[in-house]
Amino acid sequence: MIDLRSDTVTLPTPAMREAIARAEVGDDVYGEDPTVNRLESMAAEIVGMEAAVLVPSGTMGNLAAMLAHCPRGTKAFLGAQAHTYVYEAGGAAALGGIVMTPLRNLDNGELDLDELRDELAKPPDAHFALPGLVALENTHNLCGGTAVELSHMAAVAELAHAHRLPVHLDGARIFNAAIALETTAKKIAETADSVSFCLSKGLAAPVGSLLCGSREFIGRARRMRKMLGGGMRQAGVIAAAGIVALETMIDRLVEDHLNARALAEGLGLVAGLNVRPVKRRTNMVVFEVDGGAPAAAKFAAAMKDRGVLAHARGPSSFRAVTHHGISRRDIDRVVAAAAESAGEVFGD
Ligand code: TLP
Repeated sequence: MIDLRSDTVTLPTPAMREAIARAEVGDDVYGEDPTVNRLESMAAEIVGMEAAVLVPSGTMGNLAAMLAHCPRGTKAFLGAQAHTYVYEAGGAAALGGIVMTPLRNLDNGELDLDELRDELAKPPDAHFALPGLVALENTHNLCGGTAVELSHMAAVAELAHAHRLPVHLDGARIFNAAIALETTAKKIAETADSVSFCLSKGLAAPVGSLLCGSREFIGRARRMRKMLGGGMRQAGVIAAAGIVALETMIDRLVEDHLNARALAEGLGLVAGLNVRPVKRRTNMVVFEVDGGAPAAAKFAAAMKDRGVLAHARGPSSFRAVTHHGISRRDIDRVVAAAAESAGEVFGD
């Protein structure tokens, strides 16, 4: 199978398995796991923040951040297409009493700044929940995996900070963003007060995300992690793979971006498929199949028969994600399979 559903399907590399086997461990809830401590220092350094905490998932990283930033009953402004809003089971509302307040996302992943400005201009009238946080996402998953411009992040941060609000960045794929923006993760994180990023996506580690911020913030986030049941013990076995991921898997993401570009170009030539244009493409290709849900279901089945899996995003929309383990030859195979499948669905 050529599995393009997500970069989360990546498997740990032999070097990661080796590092897991050899990891020096201790009880991390006591702060005594040397491998976790090392990974957390590396993570903080990479994004230019004071401290970091290892969490099991990106979802827990974002949730712990929201809980640490927002008192109950305060508003978190975030994109209507944000992963945290759409795909994290409403955790911030359910567990934190946080009023998730969606703002329009533009196609390029940016927030509608006018909406944000209007929301922030509301008087502190007793009718309104008080604002607590502004959250951004980069790269932006539901907006086609596009990298969001630094200028936009800076504009959001300026507005938020003018109202004394912190900014959290869901940087699950921050290294993909850095490549697409020709910058560094540090530069991207500069405008945020906290950032979470994942080891278990394009970087191919089996588990784990890092939440980073000031020492004081991470202290509070650690308490939230514990509350959420994410205080892990000999977590060095996870961290060991994470260290290998940070040391060896970031630079190769360029290959995934080149493959995604080739895939977008190839699929764009197939009659019946419409590839969503993306300004700063990273490792994702979103495309629509003509003819609505029935045609799309037939197309997906025909692709599966040819050994290709994509993620169904909507009734007729798919996402294909390139990652470690997908080669340029695989991309050629996928494009050939798509042409055959479309031919089968729409008739040659
Ligand atoms: N995204 C997954 C699915 O949940 C959709 C994927 O396949 O892309 N932030 C962003 C931007 C994400 O894309 C994801 C995972 C997360 C956070 C959550 O990370 P995990 O899966 O580690 O909880």
